[in-house]
Amino acid sequence: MPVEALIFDIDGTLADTEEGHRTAFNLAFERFKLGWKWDRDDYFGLLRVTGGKERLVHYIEHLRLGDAEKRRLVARVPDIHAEKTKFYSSMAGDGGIPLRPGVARLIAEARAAGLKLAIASTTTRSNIDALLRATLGAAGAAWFAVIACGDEVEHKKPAPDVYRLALERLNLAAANCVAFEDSTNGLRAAVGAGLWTVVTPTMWTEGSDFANAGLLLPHLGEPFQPLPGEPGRRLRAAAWLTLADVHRLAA
Ligand code: XBP
Ligand code: MG
Repeated sequence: MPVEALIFDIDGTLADTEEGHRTAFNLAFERFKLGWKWDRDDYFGLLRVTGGKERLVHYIEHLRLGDAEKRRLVARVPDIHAEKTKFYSSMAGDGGIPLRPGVARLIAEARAAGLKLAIASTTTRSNIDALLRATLGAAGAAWFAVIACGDEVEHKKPAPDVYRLALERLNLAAANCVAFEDSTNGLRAAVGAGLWTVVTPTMWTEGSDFANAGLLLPHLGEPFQPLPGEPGRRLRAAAWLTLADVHRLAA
């Protein structure tokens, strides 16, 4: 079936954002004088929980505190997360978080070929708008026919809900779309929605179980940042993922 749309995850896929999220969480913890600090080792484990609010609740529930104190802290999660989102959105909006290699190039190829673009992400909408504006310009967000994200679905990744919502809004079958992800949770969500998926891990997710990926690459590549050993291993057209190779491999 022909590929008519590309559906991108945001965090880790469009851009390597999680260090920015981790910094924003820690800034919010300081603002609220919570005495918490998530270092990288902490965050590697916490990233197994998708959704910033859900991640905060998970963290609180594993603190050595009485139930009443945990309940009091859990009640503050929406405010803590809103503050974190303000910090992150301004960081992303200031251009502090660039797109990963090949993302802008493949988006331009897809637009030129008349394909639809969509986003299926766990993160908060304001984070997405800030990142797209800063990296693709004011018109950038409008290039995406569909943005499905955050709390629009009850069950976040690895549940397939956000991808099913994106497909519904695109009015396309999974067989006519390709998903781009960076994590096991994201891959399970995309495959669960029936999508052939390209996985480009980051340092936060590399080495995870990507057995169900349609294609696994370190990143999408650029003419000035070619993928080692390509073309000739997984790619045929060039040493970066072209739309021609997406069509060929997804078929
Ligand atoms: C990754 C996530 C998000 C971000 C933090 O989302 O799980 O929760 O870590 O963003 P993606 P929020 O599906 O884009 O990889 O704090 O807004 O949830
Ligand atoms: Mg991701």
